[in-house]
Amino acid sequence: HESLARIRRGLEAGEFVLLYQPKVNMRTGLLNGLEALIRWHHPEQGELEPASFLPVLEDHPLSVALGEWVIESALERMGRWKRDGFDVPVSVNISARHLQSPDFMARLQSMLMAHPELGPGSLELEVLETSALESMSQVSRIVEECAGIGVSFALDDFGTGYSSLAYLKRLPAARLKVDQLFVRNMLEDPDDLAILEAILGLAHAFRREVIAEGVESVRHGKLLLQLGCELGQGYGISRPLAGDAVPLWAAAWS
Ligand code: G
Ligand code: G
Ligand code: MN
Ligand code: NA
Repeated sequence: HESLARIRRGLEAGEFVLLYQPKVNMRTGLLNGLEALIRWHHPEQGELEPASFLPVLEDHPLSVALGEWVIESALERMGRWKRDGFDVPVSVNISARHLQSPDFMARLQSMLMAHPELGPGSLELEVLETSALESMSQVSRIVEECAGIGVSFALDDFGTGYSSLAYLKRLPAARLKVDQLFVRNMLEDPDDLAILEAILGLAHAFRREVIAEGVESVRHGKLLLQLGCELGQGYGISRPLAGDAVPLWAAAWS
């Protein structure tokens, strides 16, 4: 694992980049949005995945600085795309620590105000279901405040926490991202398929938009459509792409 000091230097030296993975409506074929995923272009170690540096940041203030870099980079990229006539919402992953930092709302608002070209609904925040559960009342207040400034939420890795009717009622998050664990094995494992069906039933009962992660093949997509899940993300649709490659991918896809 990399040290905190090395991560801080990497941030200052511009060694981090965002890749963007498409989310599509599998019924209509329309591009629904993009998820920003961080990578570290480490000069000595090559491209590092988040698992090799995000855990080091956990509960450290530097995770807020990195989180702000992610949001600002995604907004800047959206602004460039929009000037080129490519206007698609982007979701960024946000840590529980960052979400609950004292001046989160004010700082988010000022980042958005630096991009008046982007309309409301351009930015979505993905928060892990498990971390939302740990601080339910604070997170649900932030989710409501964000709705007021046009920023929506998704519960990430949904199904890995203690999904219950009671807490979904309290957490007005717009959409649910079904964890890829249940999606990836749905074709082979009847238990995972049963869990997936139950999650989709829960989402629909609460009239929540639901998106499946880990759509690794056309067969996954077809079965998901049969189960009433239209939105998907996964290697079977596209791997995460460099920002410059996204508009070309979208043109070829549609
Ligand atoms: O892209 P990849 O599969 O390597 O991502 C692994 C994990 O890292 C995922 O759970 C993802 O949510 C998380 N992750 C990716 N990018 C970011 C980011 O910019 N911020 C945070 N907090 N997590 C991220
Ligand atoms: O934030 P989240 O935990 O959803 O992170 C998504 C991660 O899953 C990304 O790092 C991305 O690289 C990875 N991923 C996206 N699609 C697929 C897929 O179809 N299969 C697998 N195994 N991983 C995927
Ligand atoms: Mn995510
Ligand atoms: Na996820």
